[in-house]
Amino acid sequence: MTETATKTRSKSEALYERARAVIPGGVNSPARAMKAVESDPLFIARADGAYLFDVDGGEYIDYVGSWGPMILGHRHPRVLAAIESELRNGTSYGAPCRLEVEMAELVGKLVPSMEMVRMVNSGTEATMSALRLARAYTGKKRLIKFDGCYHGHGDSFLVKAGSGLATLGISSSPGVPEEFSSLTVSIPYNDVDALNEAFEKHDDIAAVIFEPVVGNAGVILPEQKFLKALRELTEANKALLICDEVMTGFRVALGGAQQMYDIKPDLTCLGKIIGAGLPVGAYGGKKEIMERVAPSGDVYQAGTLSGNPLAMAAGLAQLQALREKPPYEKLTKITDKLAEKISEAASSARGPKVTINHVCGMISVFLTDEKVVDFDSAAKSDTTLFGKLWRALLEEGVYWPPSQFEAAFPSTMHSDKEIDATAKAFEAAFKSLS
Ligand code: HOZ
Repeated sequence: MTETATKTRSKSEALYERARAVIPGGVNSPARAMKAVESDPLFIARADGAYLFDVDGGEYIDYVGSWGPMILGHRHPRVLAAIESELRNGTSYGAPCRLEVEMAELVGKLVPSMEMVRMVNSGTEATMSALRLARAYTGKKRLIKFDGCYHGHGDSFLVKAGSGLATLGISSSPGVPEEFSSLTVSIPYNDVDALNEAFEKHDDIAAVIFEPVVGNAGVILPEQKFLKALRELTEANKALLICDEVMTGFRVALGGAQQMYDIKPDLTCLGKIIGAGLPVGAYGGKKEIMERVAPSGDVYQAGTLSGNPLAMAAGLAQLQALREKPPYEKLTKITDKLAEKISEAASSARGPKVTINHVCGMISVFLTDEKVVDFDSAAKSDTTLFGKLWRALLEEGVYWPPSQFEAAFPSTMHSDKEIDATAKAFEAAFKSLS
């Protein structure tokens, strides 16, 4: 246990009680409610580098990292300085500003498939807008997605969805009209035959949306033949390929997973990462397609806070830091080492069988000995045991994502010290399970 980790949670408990009276479930996003791990949320007072500090004075090595944006750790000096300096000019104008142009130019340089970019305020907004555009551009209606992938909470995506839904053991939501979900076909990830069949069965497919590395069912890596089929079949059937890089963009490589795996999507969705933790999203792609977006085109999509100067300043600062000194070799080594040490901890503690999937900056420890290649194999994990493991890790000072169906996000601030402490915590937690 880290020296300052504490089991006293009275202040968090008191805040949670107040929160439940005025916020549904006491949280503003179900993923942080800790229900699946039979715990209550910690209320966070501050964060620094690789650490979170709760309101009771507890200190935790953080692997949530605001669900992805904290590639360089919390409170990166450049990001803080950019926000502080921009803040003096104002907070929102409802009119264009220079930083939006710089952001679109930089995103286009780093992710060349994004010839034109529209800023929005979240990943959910990005995917909903990209889907509307794909439908308008192709003149078709149907969407293909993959089981366990999550593309935000837009109606069309809540079919066999991962992330918070998989965590709660549901796959859709009341309130989504059947007419909407009937236009979404969800098939297993990495399954080329299912993809072929879906295209054979439906001649009205507007788009295929996919996570190039799944994070929302835990980490699942794409097979090359699957990625090849995605591009070939969408092209052959005049459907658009939408790459959801909300979690992978600028994290697994400077040019995202599309650079890493040489994917050429028509549209790309980005999220929280381009705001370095401030609320942002973006979608972009081929000029010919993006020019259909209003006001240059007829596809309507808008947002008062889109391109907000503070969010642009923060995001640009992080992207510039990543570009000037790419941390990807280092982050890959950190993630590899973490995977190796957790695997060793499981063996030396004679703990449960684990399957560890990982890529630069993303990792999942599945409590199953089977290979995890899609949602069905991820779902073979022992989720009750995962809850116990999670609670034991928290007692040891490690804040791991509170779901078997989410990715953990190490940052460049996770040095040997934090990795060794995490490995020790896993060993103790695994031992406590047997
Ligand atoms: N699956 C989300 C990350 N992409 C978790 C965050 C949330 O929904 O609050």
